[in-house]
Amino acid sequence: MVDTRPARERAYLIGVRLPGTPDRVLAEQMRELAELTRTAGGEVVASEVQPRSAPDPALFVGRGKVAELKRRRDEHAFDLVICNEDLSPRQQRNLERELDIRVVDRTELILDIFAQHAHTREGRIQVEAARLHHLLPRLIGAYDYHRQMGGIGARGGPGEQQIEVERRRIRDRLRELDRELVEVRAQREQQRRARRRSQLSTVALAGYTNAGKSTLLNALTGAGVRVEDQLFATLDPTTRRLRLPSGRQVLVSDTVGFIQKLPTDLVAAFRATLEEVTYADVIVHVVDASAPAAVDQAATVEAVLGELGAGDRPQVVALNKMDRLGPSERRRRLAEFADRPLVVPISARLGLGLEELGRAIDAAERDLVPLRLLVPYGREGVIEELRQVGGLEEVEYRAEGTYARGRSPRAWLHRFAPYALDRSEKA
Ligand SMILES: Nc1nc2c(ncn2[C@@H]2O[C@H](COP(=O)(O)OP(=O)(O)OP(=O)(O)O)[C@@H](O)[C@H]2O)c(=O)[nH]1
Ligand SMILES: [Mg+2]
Repeated sequence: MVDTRPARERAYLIGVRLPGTPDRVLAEQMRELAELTRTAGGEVVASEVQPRSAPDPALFVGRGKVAELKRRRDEHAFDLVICNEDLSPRQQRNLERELDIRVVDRTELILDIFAQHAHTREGRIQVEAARLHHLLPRLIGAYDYHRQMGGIGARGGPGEQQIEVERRRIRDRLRELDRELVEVRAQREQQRRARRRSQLSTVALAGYTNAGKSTLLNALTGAGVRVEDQLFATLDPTTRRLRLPSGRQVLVSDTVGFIQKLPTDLVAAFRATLEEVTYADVIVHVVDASAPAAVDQAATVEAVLGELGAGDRPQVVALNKMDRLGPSERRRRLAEFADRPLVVPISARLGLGLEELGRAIDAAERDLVPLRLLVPYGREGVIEELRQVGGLEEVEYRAEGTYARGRSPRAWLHRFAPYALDRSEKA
């Protein structure tokens, strides 16, 4: 078959600013949409945002904007329009008809990237199921199975008379895929049981897409996982053994990255893969500290972890890509994450901070909380106690008493509370 598609499709990005959405949030979403477009193999020719009180129910944007887009086509020569918000089947259909051009929304873009990046049987089954679920309600008029399965810019395929046939085929295929998904889940469950039998604790590297999870897995274990400056490079999680500084061995797994507005079709289909983090004994939340939106991205990840039922798991925050920040930016990031119990600045690429990260994983596995004490002279027994129940990392004799830095089991914290220094205060 001859591929007549241009090497890189030219995409025009549009978003709608609704009341209540801060500019900063929308700007970040549009930046991310451009990143998604590039990852999918497209080129961004323009990106713009239209303020509206609500999306137009028929067209998503206003009539005036549609007319303007038509005019701009000569100037920018774009092949498709990509919308930041999700379109209803009706909006998408109407827009395509009005503009006589392919229109894609955020969900479709992400589904397309997943389709390109799924390599294992499990990944492929999940992606196909998600795409078909998304496609089914859109199978009217110009839509058809072949066009959808051909990538973000594919056209052609059978005419409208075949739509009913296509629809039946898709439903049959979905039934088949559902059976295979049951198998996928059973296999995952079996692997989990095997891991439990191995008696090793499991550590999941979770985080926003492109945060550096695979780089970190490679740095910790030499796993040789593919690393890309792309979104959703990893769809098929890898697990490797790791020896912690305490000498204990654990199993570390890479996971699928998260993103804001993760398509629900995708979450449903990828349940088995995403749920892996739910069963981990410890979650290492990898944050790209060099991303301007690091704090918002971390909040997205924490929300998804909560939805998956893993919100209360012992967690270590690994502030990654610290090599890209200057000293003052590093301090600011650390301060922004000071309310998390275990935070370790690292550079997975340069292999920095990994020893400290290992200690934090050790602590999280035993649910130890870091703390700093100032103990008056005469009460040194408290420090000895901390050494025994948790761990002692630093002791310093100061004029006002003995300063100690260490870790305590959560259940013992009340014991040390009278001597605890405020955690955000600099030692
Ligand atoms: N400067 C710098 N770049 C890093 C660091 N860690 C990872 N990167 C880069 O960040 C990009 C993404 O890294 P990955 O390890 O693929 O990220 P990921 O979290 O596995 O991403 P997905 O699997 O796509 O969700 C790559 O270009 C890495 O080289 C780091 O510590 N410093
Ligand atoms: Mg990865």
